[in-house]
Amino acid sequence: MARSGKQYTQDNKARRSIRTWEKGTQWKGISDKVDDDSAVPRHAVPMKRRTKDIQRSLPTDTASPLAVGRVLYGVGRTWMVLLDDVSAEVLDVYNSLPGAQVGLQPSSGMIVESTTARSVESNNDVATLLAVGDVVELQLLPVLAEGAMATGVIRSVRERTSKFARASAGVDGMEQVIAANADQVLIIMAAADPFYNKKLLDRMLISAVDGNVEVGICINKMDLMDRAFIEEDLAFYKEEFSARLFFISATHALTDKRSAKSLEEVKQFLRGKTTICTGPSGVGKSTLVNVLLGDHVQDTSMGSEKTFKGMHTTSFGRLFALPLVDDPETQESTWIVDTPGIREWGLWNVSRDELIFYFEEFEAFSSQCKFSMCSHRHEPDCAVKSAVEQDMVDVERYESYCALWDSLSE
Ligand SMILES: Nc1nc2c(ncn2[C@@H]2O[C@H](COP(=O)(O)OP(=O)(O)OP(=O)(O)O)[C@@H](O)[C@H]2O)c(=O)[nH]1
Ligand SMILES: [Mg+2]
Ligand SMILES: [Zn+2]
Repeated sequence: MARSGKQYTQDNKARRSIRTWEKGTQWKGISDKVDDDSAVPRHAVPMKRRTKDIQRSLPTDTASPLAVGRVLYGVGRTWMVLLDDVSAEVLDVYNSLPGAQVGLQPSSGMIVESTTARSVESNNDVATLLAVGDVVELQLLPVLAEGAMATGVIRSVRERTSKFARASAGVDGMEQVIAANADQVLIIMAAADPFYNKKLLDRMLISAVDGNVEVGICINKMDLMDRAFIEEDLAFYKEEFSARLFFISATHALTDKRSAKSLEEVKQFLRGKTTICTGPSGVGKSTLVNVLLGDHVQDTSMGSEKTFKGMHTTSFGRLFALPLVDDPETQESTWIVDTPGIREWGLWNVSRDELIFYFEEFEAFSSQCKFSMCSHRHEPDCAVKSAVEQDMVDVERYESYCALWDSLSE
């Protein structure tokens, strides 16, 4: 949707120059409080003294070859990085480090527990220096004891091909990247408990287009509601997204025939892509991830427990390789990111003037407004408002537009 909007914003934004992030600069990683008004615990993992000592003795020049990997998740200030193929040059450097001969040799598929260097080079907006899915260059540290985890120091973050980001609530001018380099986002909401929120959905749709990720919408917990009612209520999205709107019941996917079929459709959507699962807390994101992985990898919990504790079950985003065993060819290229529940979603980098481009269905009418610069809010003879009155534009979409217009600066 809203392709013209995407074009518009990207053409008008200057490319960012390389920036260096220095320790002490204010920034937010994905492991910081993802939902600002919730009590998500920060798991600060103290860096081991040994690693710190080695780090101090390392050369700080970035000219020496670095290993490359992908961020799986971050906890506190520690980042778990999945290594790509390790080049001969990197291995040479690694083997020349004191103690390197003792432990295991770095290889592709290894997970490296990493910290950030004092100064990290980044091509991206440094407000979120690192996010799940980021491709990083890192210096590998020797594993001194058998059985110990591989460790490394992140020196640079590669330019993101896509991002799914919001403006973090309460802090001016901060962009919070939920996940980087994904192909698509699956916005998950529930048919009940909690009932889906269309305004939040519309905001996320805009951010997806702006961040260069494709979108799918998944309504979970269909076992709790009448399907005809839900389909009618979501008629606009059904028309707009057709095959990319899914109605599922994650807890019944393995036992109920119809649920199994809808899960198959979701799998088809995921196949061969990297997908971010996002949505409010308690809608069943982690339940779906567990069903897809065929394993209990993510904790899930009852909505009432959540409200009582005021906490989310999932507290940090995490990237999983999804083994779609029925299709070995794409087995290695299907990835899914489980994320913590979202309560608020502020738009990042979208102005009032740009808003209309994300409401593509208004375009057929906006050219007939009396004023060429009509905001479709207060002006007389507004063709968009007339279209809403005549039921030609979804009234809730128009309300979403108005709420966003009011919330954005000129
Ligand atoms: N009835 C019903 N309940 C479901 C379904 N899917 C998930 N649930 C339940 O909903 C509750 C919340 O599920 P989670 O998977 O923890 O939700 P989440 O979206 O990961 O929540 P956060 O991690 O807090 O963001 C659990 O008790 C699940 O058993 C479903 O299809 N139908
Ligand atoms: Mg969860
Ligand atoms: Zn108008």
